[in-house]
Amino acid sequence: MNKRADFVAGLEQSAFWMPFTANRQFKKSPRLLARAEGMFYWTADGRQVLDGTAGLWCVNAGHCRPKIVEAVRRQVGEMDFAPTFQMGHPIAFEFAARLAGVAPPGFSRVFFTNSGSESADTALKIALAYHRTRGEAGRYRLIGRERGYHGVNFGGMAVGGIAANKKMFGPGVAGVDHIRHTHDLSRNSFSRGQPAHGAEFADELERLCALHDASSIAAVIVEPLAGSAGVLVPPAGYLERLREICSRHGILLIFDEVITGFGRLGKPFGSQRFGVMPDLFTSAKGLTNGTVPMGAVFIKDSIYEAFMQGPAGIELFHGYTYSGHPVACAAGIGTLDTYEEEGLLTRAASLDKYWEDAAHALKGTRHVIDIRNCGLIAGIELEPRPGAPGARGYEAFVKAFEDGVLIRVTGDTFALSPPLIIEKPQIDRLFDTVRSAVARTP
Ligand code: PXG
Repeated sequence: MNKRADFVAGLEQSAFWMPFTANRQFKKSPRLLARAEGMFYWTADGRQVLDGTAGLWCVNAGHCRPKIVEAVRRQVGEMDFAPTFQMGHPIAFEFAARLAGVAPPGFSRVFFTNSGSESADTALKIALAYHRTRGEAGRYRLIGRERGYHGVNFGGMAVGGIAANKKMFGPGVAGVDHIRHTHDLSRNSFSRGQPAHGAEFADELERLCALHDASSIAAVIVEPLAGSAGVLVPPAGYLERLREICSRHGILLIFDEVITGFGRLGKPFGSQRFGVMPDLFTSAKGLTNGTVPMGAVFIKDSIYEAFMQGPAGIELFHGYTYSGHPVACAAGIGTLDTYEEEGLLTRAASLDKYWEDAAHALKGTRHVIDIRNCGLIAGIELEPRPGAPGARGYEAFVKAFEDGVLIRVTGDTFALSPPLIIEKPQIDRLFDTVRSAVARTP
């Protein structure tokens, strides 16, 4: 056996417990990526694969971009690590300032984390502490949404709304409730961009305000566009209504922009695309183009100021050893340089129509019951095979991968979210491959 065959044979006993993966199934017939550049991966056996998922919604500038690679190389040789608790290093301040420069006006403060999950928990904790700092300690409830995904730590898991991610892990955080999701196939299937129906789903928040008393609610957290649970685009008017209800009741609105941040929807952030501003928002993934793990929470100036008026001493008892890690900051600065030089934070807007037409051309392909799109994201929902939900989606995903295209599948819904450098012929190839894979799947 050659070296690769040995490796694959050994995988069944591998020490690596893979995340969110059917380990036994995967290790029997692994899909291994070994190299990446621009729009492509190469598998361990040398096949080129078009990246239709930007890794996992991460590499918005494409893979192995020279400015980012160089910035990381330089920093790791110059100063590998330094603490940020009662100490500092210039590059963390520099990166925070650069981020404040691309954030919507009024969000000039940034708290660094190491992932989307940590960003969600950090945002929730800042919201709770903010109310307490202002003398409203009675605001302790956190409201999420069905089908929401805010990572896997206890806070994000609690406000998240994906049943499988919660059911094994006990009672979770007290004082959490959820509004319903916005998916409505009966009225909105095959909508282009924001669906016309469903703004009234936001009124569920009014119901929870009445039920729990609004003065007990600290924050509402939603993804502006829900990614993980199958690409749910917010209905027209929905986010506006959530904003209005939160403002009226003194509730903070948190947007989880882990996937919608950094150009995915044609504006730097999803809030700008939808014209609705939160009070705090999270990010990760595209923050460093996926190169080095990092997350960040963006905080409205007035919230930061409230903390700075408290008693002298540490204003927020929260932070991670790696908050503002120098190598991650270098990656982030290289990333912002690349985004800015290539206009990537708005490039999706110029491809939006082409992308939408290419996605919706799959209407009529067998099994396809819905197509959703916004910015450079598309969701393609298949009719589940009776008695075997997820099987059809998974089989079509494997076929597409064998045909040289990587997409993401959750249940029977594909999510497509390529690097923002994608060219039109690659968009055609992406959807043609998906169409053919689905059509050949029983
Ligand atoms: N919030 C949102 C909105 C996310 O999409 C997280 C938080 C958690 O980020 P970390 O960095 O802790 O994983 C995410 C992550 C998928 C998929 O299939 C999406 C994510 C992760 C894995 C798979 O769409 N998003």
